[in-house]
Amino acid sequence: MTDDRKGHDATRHDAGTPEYEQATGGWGSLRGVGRIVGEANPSAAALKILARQNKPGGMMCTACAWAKPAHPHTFEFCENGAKATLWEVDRRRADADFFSRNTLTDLRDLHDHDLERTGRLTDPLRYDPESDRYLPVTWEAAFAEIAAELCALDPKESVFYSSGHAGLEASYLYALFARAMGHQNLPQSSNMCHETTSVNLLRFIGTPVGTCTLEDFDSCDAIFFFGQNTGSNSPRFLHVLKAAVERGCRIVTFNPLRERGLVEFTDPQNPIQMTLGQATRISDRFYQVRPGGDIAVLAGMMKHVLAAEDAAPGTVLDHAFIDAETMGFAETVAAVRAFDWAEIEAQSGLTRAMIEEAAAIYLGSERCIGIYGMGLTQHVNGWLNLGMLVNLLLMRGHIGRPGGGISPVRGHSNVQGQRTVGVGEKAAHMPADKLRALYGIEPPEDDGMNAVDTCEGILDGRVRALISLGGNLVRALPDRQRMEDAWPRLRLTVNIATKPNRSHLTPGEVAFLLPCLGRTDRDMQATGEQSVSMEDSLSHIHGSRGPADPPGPQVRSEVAIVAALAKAVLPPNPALDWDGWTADYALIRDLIERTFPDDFAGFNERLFQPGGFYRGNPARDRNWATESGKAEFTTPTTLSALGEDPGAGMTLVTLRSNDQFNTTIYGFSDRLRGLEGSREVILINRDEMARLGLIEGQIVSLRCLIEDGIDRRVGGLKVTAYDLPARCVAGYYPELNPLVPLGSHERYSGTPAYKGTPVEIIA
Ligand SMILES: Nc1nc2c(c(=O)[nH]1)N[C@H]1C(S)=C(S)[C@@H](COP(=O)(O)OP(=O)(O)OC[C@H]3O[C@@H](n4cnc5c(=O)[nH]c(N)nc54)[C@H](O)[C@@H]3O)O[C@H]1N2
Ligand SMILES: Nc1nc2c(c(=O)[nH]1)N[C@H]1C(S)=C(S)[C@@H](COP(=O)(O)OP(=O)(O)OC[C@H]3O[C@@H](n4cnc5c(=O)[nH]c(N)nc54)[C@H](O)[C@@H]3O)O[C@H]1N2
Ligand SMILES: [Mo]
Repeated sequence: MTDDRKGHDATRHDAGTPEYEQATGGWGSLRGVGRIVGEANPSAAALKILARQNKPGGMMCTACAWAKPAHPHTFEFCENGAKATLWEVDRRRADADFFSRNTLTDLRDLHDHDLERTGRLTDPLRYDPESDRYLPVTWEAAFAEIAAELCALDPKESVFYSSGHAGLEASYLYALFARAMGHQNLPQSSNMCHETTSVNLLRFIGTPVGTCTLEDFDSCDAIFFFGQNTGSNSPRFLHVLKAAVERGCRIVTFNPLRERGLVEFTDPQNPIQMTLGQATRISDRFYQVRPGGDIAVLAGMMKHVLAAEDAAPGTVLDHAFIDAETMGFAETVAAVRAFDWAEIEAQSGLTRAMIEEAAAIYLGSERCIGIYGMGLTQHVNGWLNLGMLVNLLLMRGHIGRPGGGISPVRGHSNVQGQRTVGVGEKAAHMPADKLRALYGIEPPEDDGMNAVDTCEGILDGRVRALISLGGNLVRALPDRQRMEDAWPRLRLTVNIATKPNRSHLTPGEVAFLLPCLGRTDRDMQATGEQSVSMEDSLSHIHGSRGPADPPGPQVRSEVAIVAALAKAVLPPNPALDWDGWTADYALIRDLIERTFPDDFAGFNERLFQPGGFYRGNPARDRNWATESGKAEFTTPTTLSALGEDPGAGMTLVTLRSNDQFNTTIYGFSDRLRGLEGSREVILINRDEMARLGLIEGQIVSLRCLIEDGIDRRVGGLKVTAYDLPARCVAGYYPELNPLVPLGSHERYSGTPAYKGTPVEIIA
């Protein structure tokens, strides 16, 4: 039996399994951009947009939420940001003519990649069940009919989803519209993503978002990196990490996969690195933790810190900080001491020596940052993943210290900002007193539905109408088969979108597909050209202007669509000036400022401040807006983040490739993992293949082991040897979503446990 524990040396790799041989970045990323330019067929003008991307006064990338620096690079975009832009400025059109030629039954045969590649939506469309086609409709008729449908329902039967694409202006109006109508069913993509953060960081340190800013990365000594794939999902962050490493900061990474970007990076903007083929090693230590094993890792690290304190009392922990600023330390310490190393090793899949080595780096560092992504949030015990990371940082006072803090890496470009301006199912997301004072609206008191509640409501008939401002819910949600079957039972579906996707092919009884401008498009309204705004992962707000010609004369902005719908639905109210707001978005920004004065003071004046303007963070200043008024230690109750031990089965992790943005599949090259050609694969290590009697290339099925009367399986998956820990398999999202049960989600926030489904492999 070989030792299946993987770690220490970032350059070690299982021979005989695919690997990308070059560093992330470099020529490979330039070729990646080149390929998508070829595929997307953009105009020359479109290419000019890239040069203004993520620069002050320019267009803020539609892909990830990574920070936009005040002093950008010549090209402040990455391979995947370029793909997102070029995908949006596509010259192809999915216009009324296209839809008249294709029934939805025909379109369902298209692969998701080919469906979106049909091009930009250009005409408002209404589904005609008779001919099974979307047919053109006027905007006015669409708004009138949607309003009649919504008004015929109890407001609480309607759900307004949004997916983190729309700017702050449209998002604020959407959140206001829902509450004025009488519901706060405002699920958002973060319900499938960083809701674990929004809910649990708030409980632990009194802020729903990260505490770091870019400056912290200039002075940190160590970064502990958990479950975030920077090379694919936020590549511009690699520049920041590279600079930190070059100044001597040490990066310690925990991830079941040796994600290439966290191993080595060649800066495509550095002529010397490019010419000489040099690369910067990113992770000093890389540990291939088992999925769900991070609580055990962090418990082990904390044990080592406590042992060091025992050996030299008063010198290791930050006692002054713990005494003055925190709660619950003694109970947490007692629980951590009670865990034994054998169990920590078993759960983490790492040796005690590896965990102590990581803890020694922590002990040797004055300023530490904890970074994380979906590897921590998308687990049943995601709360404890975060709690333990916060615990580790609090032990030596790393939160609220320059160069230290906790930094979740957010997903969609404006997912964090939408929540800041009231998009969210909780009453607390929008201040009721402000709604009363500004608009005379009495908002509902009870919380609305998040994404999982919405699914349950669609299944049991409580939800009758679903409006989607962007996104592709039927593909993104768990339990896809059940959800796709339930979707057509909805009375009303309205999709406001840039490009066609699967969710548009499961219409409700009455269904509309409405084309909107994307962020790359120029937005002309009655008072002239408009800007929109967004908030990045580090809580900085940026204005954005799209320079591209809109894809067609009928296409309207998200602000215009939301405002027109609201106007059609709500009774007249002189305080709700939907037309005036559509004409001039600065008026909306004034209202955002009046609703959230602490975050948005001077919003319009600061809109184009280079680097964005910071909206502040109380925990950063050691103001703990928690129940106790202190930072809370979290007492661990288990060492596993998994809801269910897979027993004799395997834990399934669902991944994004380097060639997709969520459900948008740009292509079939997962270059940074050395995987090409197919997404219908399961990744598994060679020893496990031998143990299970599987051979490379064999076609198998996966079956979910959660027994609740529903059979969940996906077949046609090619066995692919890959460098992974034992007892886990990995595959792609969204293909494997039918395997993830709706009921399997993070305990406090409802974030689906997409990284921890117990499965068996059926040969
Ligand atoms: N190009 C591109 N960029 C994107 C996206 C995209 O699809 N494509 N999506 C955007 C969105 S909405 C989001 S939320 C972010 C997502 O970005 P990430 O947070 O990076 O999410 P994932 O790609 O799902 O990958 C999570 C990582 O966690 C690891 N992992 C899985 N399970 C565990 C575990 O139990 N423990 C640990 N320590 N690690 C684990 C996986 O190997 C993987 O490297 O990216 C955003 N940016
Ligand atoms: N198994 C598994 N499932 C997952 C995940 C996982 O890791 N594993 N990750 C989850 C996560 S983190 C997330 S965030 C969700 C993502 O879920 P969603 O946010 O719902 O999905 P997207 O794929 O981002 O939505 C893409 C669609 O948005 C539309 N769109 C693009 N740009 C715009 C725009 O500017 N305006 C408007 N109105 N529409 C636009 C286009 O029509 C496009 O087809 O998926 C979740 N699902
Ligand atoms: Mo996300």
